[in-house]
This record gives sequence, C-alpha cells and structure tokens, in this order.
Amino acid sequence: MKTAHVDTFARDRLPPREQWPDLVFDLPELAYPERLNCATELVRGAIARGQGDRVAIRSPAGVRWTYRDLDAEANRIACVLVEDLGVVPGNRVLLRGPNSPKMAANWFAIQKAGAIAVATMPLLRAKELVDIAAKAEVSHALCDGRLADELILARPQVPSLRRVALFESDAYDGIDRRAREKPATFDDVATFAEDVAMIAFTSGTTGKPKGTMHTHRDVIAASDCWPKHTLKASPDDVFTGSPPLAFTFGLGGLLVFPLRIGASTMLVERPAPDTLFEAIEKHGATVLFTAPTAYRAMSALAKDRDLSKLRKCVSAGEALPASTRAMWKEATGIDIVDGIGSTEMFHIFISHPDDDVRGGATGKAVPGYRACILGDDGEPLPPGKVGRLAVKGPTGCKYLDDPRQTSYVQRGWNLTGDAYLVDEDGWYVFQARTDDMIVTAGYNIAGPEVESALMRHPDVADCGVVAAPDEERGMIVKAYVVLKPGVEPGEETTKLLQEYVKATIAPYKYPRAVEYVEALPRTETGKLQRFRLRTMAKEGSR
Ligand code: 3UK
Repeated sequence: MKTAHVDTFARDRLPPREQWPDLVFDLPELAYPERLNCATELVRGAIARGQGDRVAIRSPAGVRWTYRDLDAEANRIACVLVEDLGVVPGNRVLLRGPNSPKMAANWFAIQKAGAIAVATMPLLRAKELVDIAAKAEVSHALCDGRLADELILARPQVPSLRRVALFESDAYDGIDRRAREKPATFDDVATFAEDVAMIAFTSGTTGKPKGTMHTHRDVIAASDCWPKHTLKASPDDVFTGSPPLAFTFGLGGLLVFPLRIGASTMLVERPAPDTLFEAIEKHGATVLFTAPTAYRAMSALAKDRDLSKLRKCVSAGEALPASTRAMWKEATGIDIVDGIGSTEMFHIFISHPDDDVRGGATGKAVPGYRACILGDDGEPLPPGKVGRLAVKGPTGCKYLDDPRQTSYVQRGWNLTGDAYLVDEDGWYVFQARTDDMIVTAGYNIAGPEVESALMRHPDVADCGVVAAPDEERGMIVKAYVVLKPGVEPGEETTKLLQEYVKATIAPYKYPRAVEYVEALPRTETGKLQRFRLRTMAKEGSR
C-alpha cells in the first residue's frame, strides 16, 4: 500500500484487509484520484472553484474568515508544526479545544502537514486523555490555552508525547505567536487517498474507547453522500450547532460538510440553547445540528425567539422521539432531518430529506450506502422483522489495533449494534441498541419506545427506560423520569404515567417501576447513558 506517511504507525495498525468492511463506491462522484488530501480538497479546492472570497468560518465574537483567510491561517500553523515542532507526515497530533475558528484552523494545519488529527472532547479529564493519547501514541498536542490544565496533568503519563503547544494563548512559544511570523503559504503534503487522516475515539458508553481511523478519502466521500443527496443545503447557508468537532457528528456537520459545498459555518464555543438561538437570530445561521434532547429543550424556549432565518435542522446521536419532532415542528414549522450515523462510519448513513418525513422512522439508506437487517444467523430478514442493522458504503469501520474489529465488521457489513426493522418501502425504524432491549416475561421491549411514549406526557421533561432486576419476574421495565417544574413526584403521578403509557402503546410495555430523578446521566455528545441507569436499577433493588 503506497503512503506519504514517514511515520507509518497508523498504517501498521489498520486491521488486516480481510477484516475491513466492503467498501462500495456506487455514485459517479465517489471516484477519487490516488492522491488526495482532505484539506487541499476542501480549502484549496474551494478557492480553485472560485469561492476564495466567500466566508468559510464565522464566530459569534465576529470572526469572518473567507476560504482564502482560512487557507492562510492553516498554512501559517502548518509551518509552525513542521518547522518549529518537528511534525512529520503520519505523526499523531492531539487536538483539544472548544469549537472555534482557531480549532478549525489547527485541524486543517494538521491535515496539510500530512499528520493525523486526534481531536478530543473539551470535557475530557486527564485520565481519559491519557487513555486516548497513549493508544494513539501521539507525538504532539495542540491545546486551547483555556483547557490546558487537564492536558498538563496527563502529559507525564504519555511517554510518546514530545511537544505540547498552546493556541488561543499569548504564551511566548504559543502557536498563535509563532504563526504570526510564518508565511501564509504552505505546500500541502500530497497524501494518498487511503492514508489515515484522523483517529476519532468513540465516546465509550461501555469499556475502553475505541480509536476509529478515517482516511482522507473517507472524509471527502462522506461529504459527497449525505450532505449533497439528503441534506441539500446551499452555498448561501450558514451552518451551526452543538456537537464538538472532536465528535464526527460535529466535524462533519459543522466543518467538513459546509466547506464541501462552499457554504459557511458559525462555530460556537458554548453551545447552550441561548447561544444557538443567538447564532440564528443575530448571526443568520440557517442550518442547525444538534441532538434530540437539545431540540426538546429548545422547543420549549423557541416561542420568544425569531427563528425565521432557520431553514434546516438535523438531529442525530440518539433516536428522535416522535413527540420531540412534533414539538419542534410546532415551534418552528420545520421538519427535523433525522439521521443515524456512527463514529465508525464517520457520519450519517440512514436518513431522509426534509420534504419526505415519516415520523417514527429514521429514514432510508442514504445514496452511496446500502443497508439491511440481519437475523442472528447472519442472513437478511424480510421487511417487518426486528434484527441487527447492517450497512456498507464508501466509508466504514477500521479500528486502531482493536480485537473488537471483528464484532463491528462481519461478512463485509458494518454492524452498528442497533436493533432495527425495515418496512416494505425501505424505511428503517429504530428499536433500541441491541444491549438496551429489555427482556421481561418472555417479551422483548425496546426501552426507547417506552421513553417515546412517556415523553408525550405533558408532565415529563425527560426520561430513560431500562430493565431492572425483579425477584418475581426476573426483569421489569423501569422508568427514570425528570418531571417538569411544579409537578409533584409520588404514587399518584406514577399511576398517571403508567396509565398513560398503557393507553399509548401495548399495555405490557408499561413501566412497572418509576423513579424520579433531577437529571439523567448523559455523555458530552448528548447520549443517554442507559448503562448507568441499569447500574442504578441493580443497586436500587438490593
Ligand atoms: C445511535 C442513533 C437512533 C445508534 C453519530 C451522526 O451518534 C453518532 O456516533 P456514535 O458513535 O454513536 C452511534 C450510535 O448512536 N444513534 C445515532 N444516531 C441515531 N439511534 N437514531 C439516530 N438518528 O445507536 C448508533 O449506532 O456516538 C451520529 C453522525 C456522526 C456520528 N458519529
């Protein structure tokens, strides 16, 4: 395999070819040259296509970088990486910071230098940083000065880490200061399409995080499927949203995808409902990316806001409850584009355009991707039967040196760990994570279906449903419920909610136990941590 990497760490730790998923390049635009650098393609490519003077990157604080400005910023930083910090192609460079123009410029600088970006979530602590940095054997770390503490704590435990440099900092040897003295030009390293460009770590709801490797071609191919065929945003759109750039949902939605179509992105450091509303009202954002919980929280606040500029809304990370879809539609008139993606696949592979929505279904296979439902024997199931979701396309799972490769990839299919069914028309309907199916008294109950029913009740702000051990029945359905302010927890409310569920879905699915909590455990990417609820349920029953 040809490579432009001098440091071949990543190539040497790719799974053997026979463990790769099948890669399919079904669309004409998915034919790429042998040499491909995603930064060259996205930034220089836009300039070559005549978009150099359009705005690429914005921030609420007033940053407005054109594609040419972004190129110059990233070139200066790339010079610092190569000349001052000794980065060579193939080195792993850890990147840590909130979503910001500087964070984006550093990401592109790493790509231009032919190195491998290992972006990390802002909230990670030293221990988690150590696990990631050690696994990827990072040689360099670029860190937003305001988030340096945990990295400094982690540093002594990462022997491979030779240099740490700060940005958004006026440190004498910081990146910003050094970059100012560098030229605005840099010769992007001519990487091969299959050279690894980034390692994205899974958020690790269970077990050690897995490093998923994505090549330069993966980044570009994902940008040529869902964004162009399903989302269909325009070059005049301004993207914004909450997912961190360290999460591939955010990297795609808030950086790579808008640039691929010549649009612009508004990077928001602290994406709370207020700042997102402001990005839309004040700064003209038109395309919003966030998770179902945030849509739920924002719909309650949307009536006092002017969201007339907003055109498209994307939800991913978790199943979108029908009630949340309805609340958002009522508040804004917009039909959310739901999409399931994964860190392993890079981004969304089942979704639907906003003019073709079916409440309760995630969507259809995105052009460029194929999907099916497999039974326990590994054979495809007919429509209507619940089984394991399997997908393949131009991107796919390649774990960094991890035996779990052969669980995610089987017979060429990527198995996401989700239980789904597909109907006669090709609509995929989410049931649960395979680990989250509740088996009680011989029935299979999908926790998220019960959650979705509870969520329609006006007293419920949020909820999570798991299996709880029960002496008599083995397992029962248990709901953890966050009530709306002013609603009294207690027997009466529990009865009310139970009756409500029984009247909404098949009665045997109702939660036999209900516990009231202040908040639910969630990851930084907005995912409900059902394993924590299961632990609570186990401990509660002792
Ligand atoms: C679940 C969904 C139902 C599903 C992601 C878009 O979430 C992303 O990546 P992760 O690796 O998790 C993947 C798992 O999350 N999921 C995601 N979206 C949906 N379940 N409906 C959905 N719409 O269990 C999946 O296997 O954290 C999402 C783009 C990039 C991403 N990395």
